[in-house]
Amino acid sequence: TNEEASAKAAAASAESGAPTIFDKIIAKEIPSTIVYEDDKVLAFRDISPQAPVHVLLIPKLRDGLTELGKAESRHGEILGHLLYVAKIVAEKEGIQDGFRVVINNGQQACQSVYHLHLHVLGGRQMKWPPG
Ligand code: D5M
Repeated sequence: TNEEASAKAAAASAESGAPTIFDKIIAKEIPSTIVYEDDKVLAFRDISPQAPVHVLLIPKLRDGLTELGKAESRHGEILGHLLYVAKIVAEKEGIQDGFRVVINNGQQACQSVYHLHLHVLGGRQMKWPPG
């Protein structure tokens, strides 16, 4: 399928450690709608929202975290901070009573951008299992 092919292409480019579109968003070279920012992380609206609220939350420094599966012990602090900020974003967006945090890891999970990111989704009834 198209989805599988583009996931495969994205995974292949990740191998090279190439920069991603998120570097340009962090550098503010391309526009995004920022909803939260501190010195370590940036949260901005997903360009293709899958729910009324769909925010992406990323570390400003990729530091090897192309995907969660590359996490090492030294990443513990930033990983914890990302989860904490996911909650702050949910509060800011008014979805604190019902929200979902998703990390797509690797080709089989349809990861398309190889810079770790948390999806914070809400504002509608979520379903389980996810697709
Ligand atoms: O999610 C990658 C997500 O990144 C996907 O939901 C689209 C989003 N995306 C891609 N480019 C942009 C820009 N320029 N602005 C905002 N959002 C963007 P994944 O988990 O890798 O499938």
